[in-house]
Amino acid sequence: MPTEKSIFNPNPAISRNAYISSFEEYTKFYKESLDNPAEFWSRVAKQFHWETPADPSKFMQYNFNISKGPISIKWMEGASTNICYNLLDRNVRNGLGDQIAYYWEGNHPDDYSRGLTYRKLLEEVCRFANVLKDHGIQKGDRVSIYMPMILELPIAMLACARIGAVHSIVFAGFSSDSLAERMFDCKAKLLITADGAWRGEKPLYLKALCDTALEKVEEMGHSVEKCIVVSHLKRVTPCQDNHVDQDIPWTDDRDYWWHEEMEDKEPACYPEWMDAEDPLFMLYTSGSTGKPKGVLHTTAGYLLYAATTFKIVFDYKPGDIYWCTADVGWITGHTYVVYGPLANGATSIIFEGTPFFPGNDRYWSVIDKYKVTQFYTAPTAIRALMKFGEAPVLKHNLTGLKVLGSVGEPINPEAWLWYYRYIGKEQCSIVDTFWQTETGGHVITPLPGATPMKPGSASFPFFGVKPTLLDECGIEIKGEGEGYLVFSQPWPGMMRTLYNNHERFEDTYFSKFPGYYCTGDGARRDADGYLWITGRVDDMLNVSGHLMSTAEVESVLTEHPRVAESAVVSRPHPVKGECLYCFITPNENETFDQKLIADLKKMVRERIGPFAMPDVIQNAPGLPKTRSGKIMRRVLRKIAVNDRNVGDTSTLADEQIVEQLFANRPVEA
Ligand code: 6R9
Repeated sequence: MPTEKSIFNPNPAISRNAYISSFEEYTKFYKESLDNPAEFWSRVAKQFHWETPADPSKFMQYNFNISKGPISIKWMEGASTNICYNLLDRNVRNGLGDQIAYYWEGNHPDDYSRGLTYRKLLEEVCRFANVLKDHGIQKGDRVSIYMPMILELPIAMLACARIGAVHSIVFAGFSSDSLAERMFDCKAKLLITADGAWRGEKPLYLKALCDTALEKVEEMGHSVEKCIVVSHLKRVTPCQDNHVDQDIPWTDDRDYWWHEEMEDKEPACYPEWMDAEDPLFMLYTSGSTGKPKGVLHTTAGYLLYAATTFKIVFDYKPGDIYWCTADVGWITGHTYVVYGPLANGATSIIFEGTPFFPGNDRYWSVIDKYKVTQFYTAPTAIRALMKFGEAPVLKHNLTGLKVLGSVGEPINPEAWLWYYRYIGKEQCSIVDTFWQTETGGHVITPLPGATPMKPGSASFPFFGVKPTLLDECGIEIKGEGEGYLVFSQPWPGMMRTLYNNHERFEDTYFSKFPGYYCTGDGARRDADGYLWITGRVDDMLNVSGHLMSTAEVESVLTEHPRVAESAVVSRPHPVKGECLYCFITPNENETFDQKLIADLKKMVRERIGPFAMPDVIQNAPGLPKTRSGKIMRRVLRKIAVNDRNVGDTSTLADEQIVEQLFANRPVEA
């Protein structure tokens, strides 16, 4: 039996046909990508259409050193193209018109299933681009999208890209407050949503949430003029139809049904030629100081990088069927459900449901049904499914699988081995892909035909990526060791700025270590040169792959009138990876009771979203603070796991408080 210490060589059958078929080949290309980035990426660019070709001397321009001037990152400046044209028209012209771009698999296995060819997708995108134009949307306008996993979602995104509008997708699990905050920040002109979505047994009424959010934005002083709504709940399946009894709230002259708008639209729309560095989309990610950051990606570099990482990391070949389970509302869905696969003319699956409905074998049954060859999911899902053992897996034929991906958080070796053995039958390569909303695509990852795998290690950098480990003083750690994971030069797909806030971009990512992009993650390099991501070094949490900051949760908790102060830390969780453990100091003369706990949980759920629900809320008559007033979170993390080894507490203003907090731990914790 293999153990977590073993090294797993790629299956020779995979290596034989892979784009990158040995570690030597990887090393050779990697070296080339760093020695001559312009030449390396201009070879990649050749497969795409450029309305204005790139000037080779302007292929990559950047400044990573804040002391030398503003941070700037530019790829192919002056070239022009349209990403939607490259994803759709180009593929149709190359003979892929009749190939399926997406299969849609609904929440319920009896839902009608749908397939969309590249030709049909292009037509639908053009029609919706014409809808947007008729509603006054122009190049550079921001369009917010709050949608379930339905085919209209990529259609809406690509229609924006076609006319040069900047999409800003908000994951449909976010609360109306979070949606309002994001629409306000980007001053969205239009919102695209659906009446609702199916989640297991029950419908979620998204339009009602949108209405609350639209009112809030109005109160904040900005008006989102239009809202386009897909009628989804009623169309899916007869067996669930009778559950849809709620009327969809409606405001005339602001709200429009998608199908009515599409009716008379032309299935053709001339693409807007965009400069390589024109914005493509923005996507909010949590910041360690509370307010979410609008990460901005641009056109040409993102296209090159999404396309290349998808092709090489999943070793996608014509005829393969690829499935990424991530919601399009996260970066993984942007790059690896939409842009990367379509740039390669791939066939993929969009799945609305959950891994547990109607049974715990749903993922395996979908893999079997479509004969999936590449499957990409998150460690939290793997851990949740492992609990049901092998029986649900054995009901299905998974032998078509070739590459298994993991993303979102470190994968523990136990989950890795289960994935490898029971899903991959020891025949598949596992790609543990480390990356971020900010990086646009995979930056540290094994390649399926080339990299000997170590369970739990994201292994080696992708082409063009130059990782460095730094100690606290900014000194490079060469060879074995652990430190801050930073990058010393740009790759095409990295973010360019934070929307409307370049200063925060420079502060957050480039000020700690001048000359480097700072990921905010720690990493260790072992004796063989493998990189192991050790997790966030800032006050961020990763709950089931959802990144959030302790500050944003604390700010919700302290809004409660009975709460004086709060501190949130992360605690390891067997399935979610991490969970929230909250310390609450009630106001003078207030008591801490079950009602307060229930109120606080409800607030977090409503304000941020269900995925941010705290697991534990503990009474804290005081918090462990240093004399300068900084909360010592490492002490709270120890209390959360009931580990008395708290280390040095001599700098605390009141050392007694630590003992008191241990005594106050709730029984269920
Ligand atoms: C793609 C995505 C980014 C943060 C990142 C890191 C964690 C993601 C990981 C991983 C270890 C992996 N992370 N993949 N940690 N191994 N393979 O998840 O983007 O939502 O922005 O989160 O997720 O901490 O900094 P995003």
